[in-house]
Amino acid sequence: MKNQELAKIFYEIADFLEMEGVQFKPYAYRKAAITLETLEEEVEEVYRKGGPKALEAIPGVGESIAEKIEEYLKTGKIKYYQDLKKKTPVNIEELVRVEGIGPKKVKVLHQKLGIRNLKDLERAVKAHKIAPLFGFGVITEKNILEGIEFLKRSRGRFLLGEILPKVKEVYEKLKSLKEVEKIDLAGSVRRMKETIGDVDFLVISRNPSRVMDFFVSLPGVVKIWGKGLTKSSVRTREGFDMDIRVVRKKSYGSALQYFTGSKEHNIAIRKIAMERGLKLSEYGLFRGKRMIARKTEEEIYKALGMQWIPPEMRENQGEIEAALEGKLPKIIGFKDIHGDLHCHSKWDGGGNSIEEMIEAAQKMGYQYLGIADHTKFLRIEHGLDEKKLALQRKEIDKINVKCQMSNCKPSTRAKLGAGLVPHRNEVSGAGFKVLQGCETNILNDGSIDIKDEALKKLDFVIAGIHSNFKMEKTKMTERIIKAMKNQNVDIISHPTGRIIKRRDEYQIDFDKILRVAKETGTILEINSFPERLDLNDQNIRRAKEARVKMIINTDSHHKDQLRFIEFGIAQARRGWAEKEDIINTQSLERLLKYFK
Ligand code: DGT
Ligand code: CA
Ligand code: CA
Repeated sequence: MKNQELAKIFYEIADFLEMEGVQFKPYAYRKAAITLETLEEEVEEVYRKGGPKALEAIPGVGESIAEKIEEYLKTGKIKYYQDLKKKTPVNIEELVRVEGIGPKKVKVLHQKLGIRNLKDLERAVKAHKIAPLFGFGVITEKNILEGIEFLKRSRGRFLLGEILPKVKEVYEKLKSLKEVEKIDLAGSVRRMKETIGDVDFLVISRNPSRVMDFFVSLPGVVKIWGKGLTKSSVRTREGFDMDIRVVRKKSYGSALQYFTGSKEHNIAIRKIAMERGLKLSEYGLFRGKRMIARKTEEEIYKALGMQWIPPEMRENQGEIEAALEGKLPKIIGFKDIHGDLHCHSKWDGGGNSIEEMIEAAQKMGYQYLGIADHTKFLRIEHGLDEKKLALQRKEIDKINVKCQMSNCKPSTRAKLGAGLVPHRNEVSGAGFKVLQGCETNILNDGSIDIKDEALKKLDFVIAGIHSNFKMEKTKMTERIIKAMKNQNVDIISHPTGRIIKRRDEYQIDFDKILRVAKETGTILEINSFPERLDLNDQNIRRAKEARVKMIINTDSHHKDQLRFIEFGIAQARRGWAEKEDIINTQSLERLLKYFK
């Protein structure tokens, strides 16, 4: 997992440089970090095969960054990074995680108050030492305290998107063992929850001792909490824990049901069993001593008189009642998405050209891709103005002509979801269509930062809030409503603005937003980015009930991020969304009808 380690270092270097007021370089390091974080191939492999030149061929990696990667692979250190840390000895990664604190503020806090880490910061906030500092003030101080408390609440949990690649790697390794007869992910990973406490594997094996030996000696295991013949538990280098349980073949279904959870779901299910004079445990469903069901999950749910419930819905939020009545919705599947409409390109500083994004989209099996670069208000994101949008239109038109004539190359197929569903077959280039959109900014008064005449010329328009998150509730609601009423705005991106583990939703009257979305035919986005997943499950259910259409987008700033779609789909499943609720399950022809 050198990719992740390097990404983390490059993010920190970027922060250190920004702290020093260095121009451009922070941007370059951040870009390299994003690329490495999402790169499918291991950077060690890239280097082993092609040396420094191959490193430079990675998008966003220039000569100087390639040298640093090489240095790290050879020595395990980067001197440039060590020097930066020595110069300003602060835990910058920890501090900038606090919402409202950027590298520049870290510098002031360090210089004036000697703050080095989160603990120091918390102490200073509580002693009201922050507010008097130049550029801070009482409101900032209060925001910092809120930020710290928010961080504390989510401590110890990991973003699903952060750990799933590693988890899948372990899954494949275990699966390939000849001693492993069957393996499944259980727990919150199988339920695809947005954050994960620990990872749970369930295995059938006739040789548990061999499986456990293998498990505790996996590369990246830094600590063994316990090792037995039925259960072992380890800590990984990334900081999260993994449990493995070897269970008996004949009661695999009941074990899988039990260890998938959630705990709340299990408690409610067990109550139903009891009401029927039955007893349910991880060993099976019993009437007295007689075993009724245990081999598969399906058997168990059936014996309890209910439909099998998809893991993403097992939160005791009404799914049991629905399953008892045979009325579970048929939730959207991992293969139902036909395209992604929120992708950034090199035009606004994203990692890849439009062509590269298309190639990746075709590998995903998509029929269409929407380019939605940032617009001019976001200067740090190189937002496009009306002129640039017109230029981009020409390029996209040309690409579409080319697309009609070409075919794309075959590739390995990704497996999606904790159920590891293989992705749909890829499509050929012919018939593939690129749409031009943009992700505009909703300004303070609800107006859009691009003129209507320019918006009209686009295939679709996304609008989102990227500034002033702390507006008062009625004002914020009005701000979004005004944007939805714009005749050209089709989609609201990341509608509630939350960043998991970092900041709460902004204050909005969501029912009112839903009403206006319905009236105006505005589509709400389910943003698949692992730290956003916005809308959340509850809001997805509310949108569905209000019959507001949604779209699952990735917000990719790099071609490898198109794979994040699985998190968005999982979130939609957690919110009970059906295919009809999500517009990008539709063919291009039908999709276009949803736009204003
Ligand atoms: P996490 O790890 O915090 O993200 O969430 P889970 O759901 O993976 O929880 P975990 O790893 O503690 O346990 C895995 C599953 O085992 C859990 O979802 C349900 C089951 N389980 C664990 N403890 C209990 C319990 O005390 N009662 C019941 N009914 N089920 C439990
Ligand atoms: Ca767990
Ligand atoms: Ca566990």
